Parts: sequence; C-alpha cells; structure tokens
Amino acid sequence: MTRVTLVGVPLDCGKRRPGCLMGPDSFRVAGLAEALTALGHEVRDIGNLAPGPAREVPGAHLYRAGEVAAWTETLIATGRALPDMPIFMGGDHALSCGSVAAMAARASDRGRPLFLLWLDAHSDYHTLATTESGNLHGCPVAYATGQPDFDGFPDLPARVAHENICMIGLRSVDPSERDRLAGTEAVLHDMRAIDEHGIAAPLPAFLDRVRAAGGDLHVSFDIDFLDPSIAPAVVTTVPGGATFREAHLVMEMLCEAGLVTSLDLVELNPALDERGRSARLMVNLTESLMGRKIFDRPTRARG
Ligand code: EXY
Ligand code: MN
Ligand code: MN
Ligand code: MN
Repeated sequence: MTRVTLVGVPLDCGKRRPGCLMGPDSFRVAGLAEALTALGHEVRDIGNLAPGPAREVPGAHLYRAGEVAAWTETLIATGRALPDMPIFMGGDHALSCGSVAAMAARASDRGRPLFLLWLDAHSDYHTLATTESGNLHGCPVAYATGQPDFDGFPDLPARVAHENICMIGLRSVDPSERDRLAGTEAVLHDMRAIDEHGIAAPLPAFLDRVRAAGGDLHVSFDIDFLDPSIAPAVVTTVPGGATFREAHLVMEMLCEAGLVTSLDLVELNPALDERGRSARLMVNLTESLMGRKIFDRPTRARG
C-alpha cells in the first residue's frame, strides 16, 4: 500500500494553445483516485494549487514566463514538503520545472539522489536563451538540471544529475537540445533505439542504478509519449509514439521494481480528447504503475 497525494496543477501557461488547465479535473472525472483506492492505496486529493504573483523574467520572446516561474516557486515549496507519493496532475509540462525541482530537493533532504525517467516525444531541454518557440513546456529538464539562463526563476534547492536521467520515447528534439544533450551522460532512448532494441531496453540497468544508489525515482509522463492514434488529447502530437502495450510494459516493469516515489501526468488537453479516452488511458497506465497486473509478479521491496 502506498500513500498517494493527488496534486492538481492547472498550469496552462507553458505554451500558447489553452486547454491543459482542465487536465486535473479530467483525471478526477476519469476516476484516478477511485482506481488507486481500489488497488488498496491510501489516496488523498489536496485540490488544485494556485501560483503566487508572476515573477520578473527577462525575455521578450518568452511566453508567460513570469507565471511559469511563479508556479515553479509554488510547486517547489509545496512538493518538497509532501511526505508520500505525489502525483502531479497537469497541466502542461512546464509544471515539471517545479515538480522535478521539488522532488530533487525532497530527495536531498532525505540524503538521497533523485533519478528521473522522462517519458516524452520531446527532451524538453531548452533554456530561456535557446528556446525558439518561447513555450516553456519545452524547458523543464534544462531547468531541473541547473542549466544557465533561467534568470528570474527560483534558485534550485537541488539539481538532477544528467547521469541520473533516462529519456524514453524521443522523436522530436531540436538541434540545440540534441547538441547539448549529446554531451551529457543522460540515457536517450529515441524512436530508432526503441525500434531496434525495444521500448524497455534501458530500464533494467537504469532501475538497478536507482536501487544501488538508494535513490528516489520521479517519473514524468507526457501524454505525447504515446502514439497520437491512442492518445489524441495533446497539442504537440508526433507520429510514431508508444503503443498501449509498450507503455503498459514500461509501467509494469516500474511497478515490479517498486522504486517510483513520484509522478507527473502532463500535457493532457481535454479540449482535444475524444469522449475522455486519453484521460482514461493515462489513468489505466497509472493503475499499471501502481500495481494492477495480469499475473501476480512480486513487487521488489526497496533495497
Ligand atoms: N522543442 C519544441 C519547443 O521548444 O517549442 C517543442 C516542445 C514541446 C514540449 C512538449 C511538452 O513536451
Ligand atoms: Mn514534455
Ligand atoms: Mn512532449
Ligand atoms: Mn495493467
């Protein structure tokens, strides 16, 4: 049994197309709390967070950056203090500036490193200086790893080491992101690697490292990790995403490892959904992460 805290984060300022503000309630309507309770977990929903006043963030090309920075400040303060397994219900991926920073700070408070599994078509590794779109949902990994050029954002209480990051699902990476990421030790499992070696190929070694380090593990699940044919409710669709079975395998392997300590569910735009099927799919996959199985394989205790 896991104590789960659902955190509504209706952050919709990380990109121009609105709709993610309806995300938290879509996960509620899709029955996330009831599904996890039915699995035997203790679930509390603390409602939706709200940001403080917008911060001063220089950069005329940036979209609503002051609001993203304010959300980041709120999320770091709130998330760092959560005692159990938070599920941050987005909201767009700019929320992970705050959620990942909060989980890194909390892990550091516990004397542990934070590991990050990034399930996404995108690497989200732009800084405020490299982003061309000005949409900060393309920046959270750069912020959380302590890249320069985030003037106006909160100082990071703790950063995520590149070698503690595994990205799966990559198929839309901008040249400047690619060039800077290539020089790091982050594991980058892109569509070509997935096709050649399978979606879960990097997971066993990555999870062994989490366990050996006694680390916390944050999973950031961007709905565009999935193929648009099964999850249309997102603005940034990219063909060639994970199938339901591939995503399901990732979640069940994570469940069996028993190492996940926090989760983002982001980029769901209900205005683009088809009778709620994308929200229900995200809930279904979260159930797989949290223990719903076909056959009962044991979940390993934390080492
Ligand atoms: N790299 C592109 C940009 O910076 O605008 C696209 C970013 C999409 C980000 C979505 C959340 O994953
Ligand atoms: Mn993303
Ligand atoms: Mn994405
Ligand atoms: Mn399942």
